Formats: sequence, structure tokens, C-alpha cells
Amino acid sequence: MPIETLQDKVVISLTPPALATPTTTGAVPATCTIYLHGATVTSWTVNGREMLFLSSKAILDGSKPIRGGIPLVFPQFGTYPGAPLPQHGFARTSTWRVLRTDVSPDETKATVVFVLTSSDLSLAARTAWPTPFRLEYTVTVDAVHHTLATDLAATNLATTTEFDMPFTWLLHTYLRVDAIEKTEIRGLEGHLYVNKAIADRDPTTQAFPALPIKEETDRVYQNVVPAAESHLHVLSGGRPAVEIVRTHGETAFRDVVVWNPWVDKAKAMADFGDDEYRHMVCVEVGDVVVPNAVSVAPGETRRAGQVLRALL
Ligand code: TA6
Repeated sequence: MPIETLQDKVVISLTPPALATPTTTGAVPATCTIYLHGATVTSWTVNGREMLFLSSKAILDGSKPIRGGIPLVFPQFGTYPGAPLPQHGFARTSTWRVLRTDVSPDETKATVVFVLTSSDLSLAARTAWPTPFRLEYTVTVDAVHHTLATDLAATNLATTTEFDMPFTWLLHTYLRVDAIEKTEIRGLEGHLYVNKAIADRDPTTQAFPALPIKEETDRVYQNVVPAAESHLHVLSGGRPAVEIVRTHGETAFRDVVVWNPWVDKAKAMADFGDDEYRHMVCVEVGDVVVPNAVSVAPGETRRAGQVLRALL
């Protein structure tokens, strides 16, 4: 069955049809698991290869954000003095609902749409962030193009004009890598970043085409635009492994965050294995710079997303 909706998660399994047709040529088996807790994608496999990192110590019982996959950050990236919400907001710790599912006639593409509204929030979250909102999250797996598309749509449900909805948001994608010392990220050359891993937070311009990961890394790249022309690539052992394309044109995510906790921070996280920093890198797309990077007027909706493509 291409899509199975279980009590706490949705599982997508696409097996290419035995006889390839013009629309299915190039299709390989693809699977994906999405937990209702945070609408967190925890696994995406292409031809049997796992593309996302999920910690062996990740908590999956809904009591904590899931350490791995694609946690959703909304409406607050990170934290700051006086921040209304806990680190990274409530989307990744809320229970989402399945709105609809869809499978293409040739069963090479499957889509699940999740929804979260203000009425789904805990009282504490609703009190801390009273703006009436609706978030839709569309997850599409494509076995022909070897892609995983994840799109967010945020609607301001306020009826009166004075209630704009300012927020920051991000797809906190944990990519699986064979060996961090052989991994590099391309597509950020010439862009300004703030390195949160060091005390000196002055913005710096990345001088080189490739970003290797050789220490604790927590860089926030600002305004990596135009998104359509700056595809990001993660290379493993010098060979491109994953391409990241930001979608939705004018409203595409503008900022990129690159994170690896390295040795000490890895040891300090209870839901992360001491050595696991060697097999993951977070390449995250969002609108995160300054507390309220984007704002949506009453009745309006803003869309942004990404397409991850496995380079086989
Ligand atoms: O996106 C990078 C980052 O903000 C890092 O600063 C680090 O804190 C990471 O997210 C993980 O945050 P978490 O709250 O999931 O432990």
C-alpha cells in the first residue's frame, strides 16, 4: 500500500511498476516516514539508501522534539532574551493532523498534507502566541525524480486588519553523511554568515566555493538569494550526494543554516550519540534572520519549501 496512516505516523512506500512506462522510467523504490508529532519526517530512502539522519537516541514518544529527520521550526527560530516560546517554537512539539493523501495513478508519486491550527496547540503555547493561524505542510515523495518535497503554507486567520502575523520559520533538515570529514557543502560562496559557534558574531563573507565541516559549526547565512539560482549541494567524498532547491519563487526561504554539534556538544545532548556527529550535517532553509523575518497580513498565506534530490 503506497500510503499507510498509522496511529502516530504515516508511512509511504513506493515500488516502481514491473513494466517501466515513459512516465515511470528511472523510478527506483522510495519510502518515507512522517510522525504526527511535529509532522516530523524521520526517514526518506531512495533505492534502499537512507538520505536523512535520525539519532539512535531520538525520543519518538512525543515528549521531546525528534532528534533528526526534518523538524519544523515555527513561529520562532532559536531563542533570545524575552522570547515568548521555547527554542525553535511549537510546530516541532505539537501533534499535527492528516488533512489528505494522494497517490499518482502510476504509483510513483505520493503526497500527504498535514495541518496544524491555533486550536491544536497546548494552552501554554496558545497563551504565549495568541495569533490565530493555520499551517499546512505538504510532503511529496517522487520515485521517478528521486525527490522529497516539503512545503509550508502559513495563513493568518485574524479577521481584523491590525493583526499582522510576524514569525520566523525553517526546515531543520538533518542529512545523513557517510563521513563528516569527507563532506562539504557548496552554493554558499560569497554569502554573508554569522557564526554562532564562536563569540565574535560579526557577519563574515564566505570566501571559498566549498564549506567543509571540521569543527563545531553553527552558521546562519543571510539572504542567500535569488533562491532559484542558488541550489545547494552536499558532496560526500567529493561526489554530489544531495541537491537542495528552495521553492516558491518570490517567497522562497532566503536564509540557510549549517549545523554540526561536533564532539563536545554531541556529548552534551542526551538524545544524540557521542559519535553521531560524524554521520550528519544539518543544512536548513528558512527565514530566520532578525526576530520577525516574515509577516503575513490577515487572511493572507505565505508559502515556502524545498525539494531534496538524491543524486544516485
Ligand atoms: O539550527 C541550528 C541550531 O539553532 C543550533 O544552534 C542548535 O541549537 C540546533 O539548532 C539544535 O537545536 P535543538 O533545540 O534541536 O537542540
